[in-house]
Amino acid sequence: MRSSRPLESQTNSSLPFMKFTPLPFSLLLTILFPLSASADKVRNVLLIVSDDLKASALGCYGNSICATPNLDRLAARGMVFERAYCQGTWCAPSRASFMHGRYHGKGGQNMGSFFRSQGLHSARVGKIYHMRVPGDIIAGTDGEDIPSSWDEKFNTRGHEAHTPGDYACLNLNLFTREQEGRQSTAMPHRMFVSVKADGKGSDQPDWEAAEKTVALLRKHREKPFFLATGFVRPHYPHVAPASYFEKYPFANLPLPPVPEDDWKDIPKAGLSKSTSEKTGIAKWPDNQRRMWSAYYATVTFMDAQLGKILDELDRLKLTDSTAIVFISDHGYHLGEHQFWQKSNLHEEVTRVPLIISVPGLEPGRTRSLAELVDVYPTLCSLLNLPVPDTVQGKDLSPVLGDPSATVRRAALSLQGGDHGLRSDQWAYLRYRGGGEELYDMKNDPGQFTNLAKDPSHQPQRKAMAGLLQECLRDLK
Ligand SMILES: [Ca+2]
Repeated sequence: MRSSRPLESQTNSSLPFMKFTPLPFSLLLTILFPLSASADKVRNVLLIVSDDLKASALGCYGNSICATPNLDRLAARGMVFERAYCQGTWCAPSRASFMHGRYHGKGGQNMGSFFRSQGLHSARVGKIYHMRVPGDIIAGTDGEDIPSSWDEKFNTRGHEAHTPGDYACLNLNLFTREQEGRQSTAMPHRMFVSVKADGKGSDQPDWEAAEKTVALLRKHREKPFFLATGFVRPHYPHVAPASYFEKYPFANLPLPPVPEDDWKDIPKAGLSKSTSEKTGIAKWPDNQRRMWSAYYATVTFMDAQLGKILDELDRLKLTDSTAIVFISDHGYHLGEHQFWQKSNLHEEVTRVPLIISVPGLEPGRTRSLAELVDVYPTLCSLLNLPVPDTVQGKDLSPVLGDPSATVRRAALSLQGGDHGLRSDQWAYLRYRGGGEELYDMKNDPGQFTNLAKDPSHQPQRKAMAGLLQECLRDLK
């Protein structure tokens, strides 16, 4: 059915070794191409998208503090891509990009619309394309959704910063239970807001997302579906029931190490617009710890909602026929380099979780480079559908069958006219104004020593610059 699996369409006579083996053809194929055989079990797709979730916050990505038992459970039965990268560095461009399988997020048929046209029931719960958080969540509005992607869609709602409970605006060092004066939609300090919410969380948008997803699984269990569920946490405001904050007492949390002269070798264009100094949080080291506590609390709360969906998939016996993909739109800075938030090409922002669980496939972990634009063609492959010509990503199926396989030499991230390129060992960032950064990710994973101007690293810089040119040429 798919042209990219040529062996399946060949006749026995075109395989000369066949006559020397007593194995039935189908069994031989199973041995040679375990993915092909297993992927035939995939009838449905569940795509789960978290918001502003950095890979390094997760237990299954090596974090020893933050509890994510349900993601760890998914990771244990799927393929964990340890080095997956977003194409856009904030919500809107990243989401448009992976939904179209195109770097700039425009053109061609998006994933929802394509799967719909191929007979899958396509449904959205919550934030898949860009929605303003908190604005669209409080209003229950569509944001930049593309309605033609879906047979049905549901927006999740919540009170966000106005949720009853212990509110804090940490860069201003404000703590209150009052509603008055809380930083909310479009206000300048909303990024540093947390609420230790009263209650168990049933008023939260991600709780609603899990409930609605469970309902849709029950409703559509009999027919093929593409169900995309978007959680909004750990995006700010960091709202979760107080009990989730209690798991992470702030005083115990380490702050990321930042060398004295960290910025000396970062070009101006590479510095975040949101720094510890500018935002005011530099004055409050304990509040920086509280930011980590709040971020972890919302990650663990989001994870608990994911758990309800995984339980229901198992209960309905849909796990046997459903490919599950978990991603985030991009990562996040929480004081690394004294940077906060997103829209930056450094590793904490560009590296994202990517877990793909396929019924019948061996679980594993891979260091193969992957991009979020690869999700779309990979799902086409798992569903035995052709990949639309407009899709620019690569099919990761070879890696799902063999974690040592690779499909790309580098992973590309874009931000305006600036670019980040990640290879096996190097991270190369290049800015419109001409500034460059080059990091040896094996020996300097924190990206503290920019080698772009180091005479002994010019061969590596030139090689990465050349590879970037190649990648950008292929985009056109
Ligand atoms: Ca986001």
